[in-house]
Amino acid sequence: MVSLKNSRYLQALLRQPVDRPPVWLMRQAGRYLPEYRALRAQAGDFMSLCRDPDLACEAALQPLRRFALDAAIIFSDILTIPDAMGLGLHFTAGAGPHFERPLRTIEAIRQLAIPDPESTLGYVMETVRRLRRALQGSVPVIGFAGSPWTLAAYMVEGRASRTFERIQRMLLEEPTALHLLLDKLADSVILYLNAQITAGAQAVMIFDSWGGVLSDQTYPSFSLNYIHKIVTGLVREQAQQRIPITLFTRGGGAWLEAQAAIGCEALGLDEWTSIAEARRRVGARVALQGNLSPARLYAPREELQQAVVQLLADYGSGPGHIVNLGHGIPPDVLPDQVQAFIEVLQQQPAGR
Ligand code: 1CP
Repeated sequence: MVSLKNSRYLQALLRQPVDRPPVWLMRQAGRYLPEYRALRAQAGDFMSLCRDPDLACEAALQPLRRFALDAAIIFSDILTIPDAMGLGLHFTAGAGPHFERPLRTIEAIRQLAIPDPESTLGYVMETVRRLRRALQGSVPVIGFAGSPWTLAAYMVEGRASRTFERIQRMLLEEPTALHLLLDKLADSVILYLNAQITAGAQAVMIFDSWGGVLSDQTYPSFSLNYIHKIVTGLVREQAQQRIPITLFTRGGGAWLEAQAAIGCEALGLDEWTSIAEARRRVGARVALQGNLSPARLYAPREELQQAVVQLLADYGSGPGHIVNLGHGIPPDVLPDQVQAFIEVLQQQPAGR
């Protein structure tokens, strides 16, 4: 049995009582930290940083040195899988990710091989192992992957998009090709997350960042269905500990009941979903993570802290709340603002 000095995060995921709600922040490692920008400059570019387990481990530790966070997330990206599938991933400053060989035909989809995680993605597992060693049981390590739909969106578009024209057309015109791609991605994510769990990830999170661009008719079959397949295929216990799964569908507040029924322990909420309402709808079945608007981090200190107090009040008493933002920390937020956010949790009276 692995004993953690701070197991608030894992306990809250299992809806067990905790002294105060745990907190971690999406994109807690990243560009808003000057020491991260220095590390990326040292690595040369973002993917070189991800591929160097020493530097990636350091990037994951940086926010923990500054703030009283209750979990570490491995430093990597959701796009490592399409990269390992041979699409040729590049990150250009300011423009985000871009693939040299986007997927445009059913033949290309048929030819895609499912990556063997220990060989093509071995650097990620090495980062997990080093991070576990460096943390020495202080806080748990979160592993992660993108959802099949979100990965497919980048692979078909070839870059970041806000309109997703190509994949939306593929969904209508070539649904069989898209289902083949989604199924291969689900199998890839199962192998990848299970390898992260074997390497030492103590919880995993599935980022369905673009699930919200689907409709009420298409979300179940094109996104949730494949996330369900992943949840069913994951190793759920390691070293006598439950491995909790968090599902975050950004823009998915309309489908919380369906998300809560696939067997994950927690749902991540975006800032458009009321946490009080989410708790009424699904709080008896899953823990809830979120959901302060990232834009609140620009507010004056007092106002920001009041917003965190309000978030805690909106969730209400009782276990099962993991405090977080509704999406990642914007790159231009001042680290002091993040500190102000986290201080509120430390001031909470014990025994909620
Ligand atoms: O310039 C840089 O240094 C790169 C910025 C950056 C960072 C710090 C990218 C490029 N990815 C990451 C790390 C990252 N990405 C982490 C670990 C860090 C942490 O959380 O502490 C995680 C969990 C991700 C996950 C990720 N990547 C998601 C899902 C979460 C979300 O934000 O919705 C997505 C959609 C990506 C794709 C991606 N990678 C990077 C960017 C800028 C993007 C988004 C592109 C877009 O706008 O569509």
